Amino acid sequence: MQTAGKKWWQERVVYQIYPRSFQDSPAPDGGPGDGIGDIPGIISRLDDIKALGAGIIWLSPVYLSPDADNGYDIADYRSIDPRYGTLADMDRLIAEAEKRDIKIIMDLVINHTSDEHEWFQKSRDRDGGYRDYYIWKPPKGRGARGSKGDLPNNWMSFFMEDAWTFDEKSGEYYLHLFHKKQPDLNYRNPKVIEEVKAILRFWLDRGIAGFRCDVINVLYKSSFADGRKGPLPGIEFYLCQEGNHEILRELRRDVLDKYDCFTVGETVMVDVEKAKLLCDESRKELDMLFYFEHLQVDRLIERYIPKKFRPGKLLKVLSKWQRGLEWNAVYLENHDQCRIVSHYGDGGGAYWEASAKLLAVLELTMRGTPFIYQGQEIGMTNFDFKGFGEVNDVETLNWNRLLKRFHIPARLRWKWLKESSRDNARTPVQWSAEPNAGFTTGKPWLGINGNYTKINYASQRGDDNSVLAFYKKMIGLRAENDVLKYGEFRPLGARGSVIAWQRVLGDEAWTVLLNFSPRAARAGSLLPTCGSVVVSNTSRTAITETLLPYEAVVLKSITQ
Ligand code: TEU
Repeated sequence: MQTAGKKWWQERVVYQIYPRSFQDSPAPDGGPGDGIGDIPGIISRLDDIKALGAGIIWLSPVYLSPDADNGYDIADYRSIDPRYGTLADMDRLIAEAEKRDIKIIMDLVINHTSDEHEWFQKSRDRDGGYRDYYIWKPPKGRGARGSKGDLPNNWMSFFMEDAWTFDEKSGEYYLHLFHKKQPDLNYRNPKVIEEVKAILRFWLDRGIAGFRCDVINVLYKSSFADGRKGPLPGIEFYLCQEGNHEILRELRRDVLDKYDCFTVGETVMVDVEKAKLLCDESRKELDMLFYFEHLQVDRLIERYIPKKFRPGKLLKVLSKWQRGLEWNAVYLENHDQCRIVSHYGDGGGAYWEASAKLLAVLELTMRGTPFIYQGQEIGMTNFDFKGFGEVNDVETLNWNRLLKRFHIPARLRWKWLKESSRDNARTPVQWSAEPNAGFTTGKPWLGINGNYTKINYASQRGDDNSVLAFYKKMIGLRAENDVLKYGEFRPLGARGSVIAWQRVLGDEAWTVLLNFSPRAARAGSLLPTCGSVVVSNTSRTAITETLLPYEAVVLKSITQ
């Protein structure tokens, strides 16, 4: 069932900011910046975000963090990391955004904290009152410390390492489904849930309009037995457990429902059935969620090992989710994914611009709340890094080690990882053709793509034909046409490189046709019999049977 909602978070478009790569501000004494984006930098860009047409900002973590996983390891949920600014800066950001009618949601990372969080430090002491905030298990004693025989069970982390690390001080292992500096909280302990509620209130009371909830479907561990053999042994004991659903309902009932806010959950390994249990409106858990399947239609294993891209497969996956969920979180990029124009478009080729615009059409004609990732609106491409020396991301480096263990040759490892590394999305935003792309006056924390002199915000801002102008147009069109927001999604099918769907509301039907190919292609039976062109990434005013390379066109017709 697709319900028509008209809630503010369904009407608006979200813009995701990955703060460290967004905009660095000069040092307080006017000297060079520290090369890391910050909150004052974000404030200086609010007018640009407004001009794009976004009405919500999702801010990736800005909390105090030792940075083992770029801020997704939080050492204090109530303070801002000094690199990003102060709590006063955060309050100013909220106020300045509000002046422009922009709401802000924050990242809520509650599956784990940093090992440097006070709770974890106290938890290492068996009698410190915090022991059961985390998951501690004794060694099995069959082998040396850290060896398989000594670990409490056979679980693996999402970062492809053992999920247990031994703590000398307390003589036991702790569980971490991610990095060893990200110990998992123990959600069987009601005190932990109360702590989370207090954190939610803290930010909601400051004017935050909701949360993007990190890995929100693995909170509750129902058993600590050995898991079935497979890529992630143990996942059957922590993926979407009933205890997890209960926690989400409790947070909603006791806190979130008392504010005008929304949540978008980031979920791992969900299918439509599991997703519905997390975000169907009647369940009162999440308002919408992110899944990964549509970004992996050309991936054999996880995001890393590639296979051929088939547009028809993409449409199939998109249709399944579009029709399966009441409301979707629609996204093509985030800080964990490669750049979409380098993925499903022609990032490094002659059709960079056409394909970036085609992808804008794809995203903004889907049903759901669109999330645009910083730089996507100017068609930023994958990092042009030359070797592992330039890689910062812990996940990429771990996968490299893993693939090496499986004797995958270095050349192939680099080929795969360079296309899929999370760092592709994390290079600084290319604001201008000035040194360091106008991102910083210091030394940027991660390399800047050499193509910044060609692809940058300043040059696109004044150009009516730019990718940026096209995004603005698409966002405006969505704002003005309920059919794009709430219309029913009907797939029309695929024909080679061309895919098509319709959005239907009342007597209006909008048909979307996309050609995912550097060659012209015939739309054939996918062409509607009538309709006027409302969107085109070429200068087309009437439809013909042949679509140009990476052409995107939207036709509007009135049904009788
Ligand atoms: O990512 C969750 C997650 O499941 C990742 O493993 C993700 O699937 C992977 O990076 C894609 O390759 C979230 C955050 O978005 C990510 O940045 C964090 O590293 C992770 O949680 C741990 O907090």
